[in-house]
Amino acid sequence: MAGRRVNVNVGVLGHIDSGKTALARALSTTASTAAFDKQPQSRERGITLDLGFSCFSVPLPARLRLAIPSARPGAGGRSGSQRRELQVTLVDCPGHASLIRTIIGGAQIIDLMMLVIDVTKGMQTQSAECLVIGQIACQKLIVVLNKVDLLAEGKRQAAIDKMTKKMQKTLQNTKFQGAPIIAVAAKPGGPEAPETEAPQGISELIELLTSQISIPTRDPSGPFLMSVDHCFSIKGQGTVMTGTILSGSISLGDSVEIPALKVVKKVKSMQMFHMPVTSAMQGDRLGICVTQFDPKLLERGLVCAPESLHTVHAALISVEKIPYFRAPLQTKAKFHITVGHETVMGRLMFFSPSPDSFDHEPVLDTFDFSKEYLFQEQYLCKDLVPGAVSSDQANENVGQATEGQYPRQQWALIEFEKPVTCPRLCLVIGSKLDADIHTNMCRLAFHGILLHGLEDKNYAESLLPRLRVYKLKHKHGLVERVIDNYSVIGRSLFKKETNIQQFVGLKVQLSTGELGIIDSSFGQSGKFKIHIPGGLSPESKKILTPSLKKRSRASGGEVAKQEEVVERPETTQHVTLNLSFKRYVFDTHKRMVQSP
Ligand SMILES: Nc1nc2c(ncn2[C@@H]2O[C@H](COP(=O)(O)OP(=O)(O)OP(=O)(O)O)[C@@H](O)[C@H]2O)c(=O)[nH]1
Ligand SMILES: [Mg+2]
Repeated sequence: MAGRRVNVNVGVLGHIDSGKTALARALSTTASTAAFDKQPQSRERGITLDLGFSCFSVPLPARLRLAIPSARPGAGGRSGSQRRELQVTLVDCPGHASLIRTIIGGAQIIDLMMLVIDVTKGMQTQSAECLVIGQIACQKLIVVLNKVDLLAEGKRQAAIDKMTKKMQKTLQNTKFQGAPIIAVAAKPGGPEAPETEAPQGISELIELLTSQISIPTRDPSGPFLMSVDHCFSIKGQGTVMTGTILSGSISLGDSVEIPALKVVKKVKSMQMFHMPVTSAMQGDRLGICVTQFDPKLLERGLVCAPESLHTVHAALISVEKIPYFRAPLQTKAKFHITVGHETVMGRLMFFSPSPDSFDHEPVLDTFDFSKEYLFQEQYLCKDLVPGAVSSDQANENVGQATEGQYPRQQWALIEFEKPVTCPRLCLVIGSKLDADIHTNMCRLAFHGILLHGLEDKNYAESLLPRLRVYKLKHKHGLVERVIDNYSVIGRSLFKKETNIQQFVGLKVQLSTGELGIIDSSFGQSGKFKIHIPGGLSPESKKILTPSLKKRSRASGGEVAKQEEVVERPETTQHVTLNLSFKRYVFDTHKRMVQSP
């Protein structure tokens, strides 16, 4: 046993054919069972179809020794005096646009991302998408400019410098500003070159990686959750599932659940780096052996502590739009939703805080059901003007932000087409994967955190009425005439066919300042009687009092002639009526609520 090892996962991401697999191969000394396009289909097509895992080890850098828990019972070590190693597991992601779900899955288990760029091409569509995913899921980045052997020898350095500058500029607008950029040739000469042709710049890259890697705080508490990337049987032993522990810890003899299959199994034996262990924790790469389980049933997926994951039919998430996504995020739109390690279709409804709470501090780990939220036709953001209101709502402004004001946090309700199993507070990524992959567009639309999962299949009746999302409705009308000091007739607020009875008792504001209460309908044409409890002011009465008027009327485009109009009461000035109320989206009684 060569001392204790610490594992970190390093993702290899980038556009198709940038040389990710070649780079992983060059970096690795120990290839795992799933590495280097081992699948026959993958070999045939010459592209990576699934996550590949391989690894190499370096002596544990001194600066990292302190960061590691010294006593890890059962984790394969004898005593602290032995030489320690840093095991770098490379997660080689596919580059093909159609495999973005796999890429997102890969990005969620990595501690550092290597973005591989073909130096002769620079940033390409999927390099940009990988950079977006990296910003959501990763803390650290290294840019690897590959294929430098293809640059003309005399101008090589100048071309590398130029591309380095370009990349620095690209990173400037990201959280990876100032990230290191290194040039290599993972497979000089390309596919036809003999295997003896040594890669260039790899030892410098290993040095850079070692200096950049930090070990995230590993936490053994919390429910056990492991992302399984490979499952196979060993004769006479059982079925082995290998993967990365995402949270919690596990010991020999513990029970684990395969939630996708609703199966619980006992851990018969465990291995880390081919060595038997009795326990393992967050961040470790582990192989778990169980018995009587057909490996064909699980290729990839999650394994967890029994009943620790939830299967949800809908979810409340915090949302943040990805600025590179060009289209607005509309309520009712369908997106591909990656939740944890699954991707399903989901329909969205966006909502924001009430306008008076727009600048409240974002709350990242809970959803507050006691608060009220404002429905939005679409996610509010500076780069997009809120959509035009549809015609039947012409005088009812729904949602929207007050000019120039945007909330610090927004949310969405997602209703999934089929239920998904996921951990609490897991990452959610929304994308439009049906968009044409040949257009140069970012398909990733938004990301967020799953704050509350709705587990009841009948959530629409049982849980949604608790969600107080309201639409703010405004209706405008006119005062037609005065009946007496305490009552007027209003018009143009309702359609002829509206049942005015349901509005009786609601308050309306007159543009002259008085407050009125809708009293009853009046006649058949949508008019209604308004009671003014405080009485009309003398000024209002004056405005509303009919007067005899002369009007001029033009006839047939000829010279206008003065004509006496029949005596008819007419207000000289309009007095408008404003009716505002809230309607809660999930209120089964469709009540209209006014603030006191
Ligand atoms: N000339 C040259 N060719 C390279 C280099 N690295 C990779 N290649 C070639 O580029 C092609 C793609 O390499 P891969 O490693 O399969 O690329 P990839 O990024 O893993 O591709 P996908 O996984 O399908 O996205 C292969 O033909 C490699 O031989 C390099 O440093 N120089
Ligand atoms: Mg590849």
